[in-house]
Amino acid sequence: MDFKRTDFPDDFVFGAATAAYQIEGHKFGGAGPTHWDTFAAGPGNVVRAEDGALACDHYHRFAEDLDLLKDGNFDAYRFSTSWARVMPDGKTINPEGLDFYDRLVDGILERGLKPFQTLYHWELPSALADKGGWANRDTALCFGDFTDAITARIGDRMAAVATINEPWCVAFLSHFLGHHAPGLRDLRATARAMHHIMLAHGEAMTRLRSAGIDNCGIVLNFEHSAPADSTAASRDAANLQDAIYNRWFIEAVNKGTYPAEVLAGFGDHMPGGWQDDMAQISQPIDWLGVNYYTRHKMTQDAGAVWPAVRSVDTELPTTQMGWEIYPEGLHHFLTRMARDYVGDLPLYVTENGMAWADQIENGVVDDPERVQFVSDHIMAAKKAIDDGANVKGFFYWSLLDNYEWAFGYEKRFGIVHVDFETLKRTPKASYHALKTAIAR
Ligand code: PNW
Repeated sequence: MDFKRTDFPDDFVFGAATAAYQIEGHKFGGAGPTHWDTFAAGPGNVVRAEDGALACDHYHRFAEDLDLLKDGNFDAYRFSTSWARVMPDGKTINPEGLDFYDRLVDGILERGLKPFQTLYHWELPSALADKGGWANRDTALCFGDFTDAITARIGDRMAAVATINEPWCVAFLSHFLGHHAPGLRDLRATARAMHHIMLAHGEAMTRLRSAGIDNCGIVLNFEHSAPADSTAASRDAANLQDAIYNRWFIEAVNKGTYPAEVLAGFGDHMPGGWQDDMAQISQPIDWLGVNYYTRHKMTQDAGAVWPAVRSVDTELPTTQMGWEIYPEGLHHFLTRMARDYVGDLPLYVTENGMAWADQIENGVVDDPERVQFVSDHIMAAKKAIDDGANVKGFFYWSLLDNYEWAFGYEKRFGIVHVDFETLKRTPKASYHALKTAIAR
């Protein structure tokens, strides 16, 4: 690594991140069915139709995983609490689910780690999906009840709480592009989900505040959008992509408005009276989570339906996901958030990492590409701090190789290798490199 701990402020937090459905093993502990189970079982949706039933069996092995964080010199752990585990039908509490998170949080605190909770990282209970999921306004209100239930049990022990992970993925990727559950390609459902997921954020904020919880925020994913060439058409395509992917969410939270060009595209598909929700959606947050992975170069997709944009192939090196490696994009978003939106509000890089086709040989995983990737991105965060952004932490995605959604177990993001036959954990070279760099 090209940085050391002392290059960062003393209170800067180094962590690693996971999400419930991707690691826990959903078949354990009385969790209810989710729209990801349905989606994974559908033809052609997920590589080998894999699901999160077993995943990394973190449900039983969490102590070992928390030891890896502690032994790796991490300060914090970002995890999510599964709605379908806590409320299998979306409404009724499963005491076993609450007990699990109680044990997990005890384990985090016993090891001196700071717990960073995410309330929603994508496993919507099937009972709610069957009633329209995020296209249905009621889902946002039910999410408030889930927030109350889990917060009553663990809320007072959190270092930080995020409401929603990556609303763009929840809404646009899942309802317009069809790549994630529920796998729709429907503009009307998209417009509704784009609003209702932000309403769910607002509703959760209201509930967290009335429970007296501070240090609450939201985790947004940002993708750098650049024009593919110097034509006006490509510039417009890049701007529209930026508005849909990046500005919709931060402007809702920070300004209480949505970008006009995206509203124009949604037209009368927006749910009636959405304007009345914007005050709740834009109530103050305490921190902003920035997830950043890649850049896309955009151009116009002539003849296609709105938004009629598409990305072109990159000449730069890519990861196992085919995502361009572009660390400058992280600096771009951290400084842009500070300058154009949140000012001095604390920013956390809540996810950044790379998938790579790692090989395990004689119990060793050598991943110099990942070491370089992490180093370059942490240096980009450091440069953003030097340029005035109030960046307070960096979480690597992910602690473990895990269920990579539509890609099943094929894509490996972990700094710890998982053998999905034996479930054995093996720290990779990148884990050891980070451990050395962030030692106190
Ligand atoms: C994020 N895209 O997902 C999620 O927060 C994680 O659960 C996930 O494992 C990680 O990044 C790696 O994919 C994304 O298509 C999924 O632009 C897809 C996209 C972006 C983020």
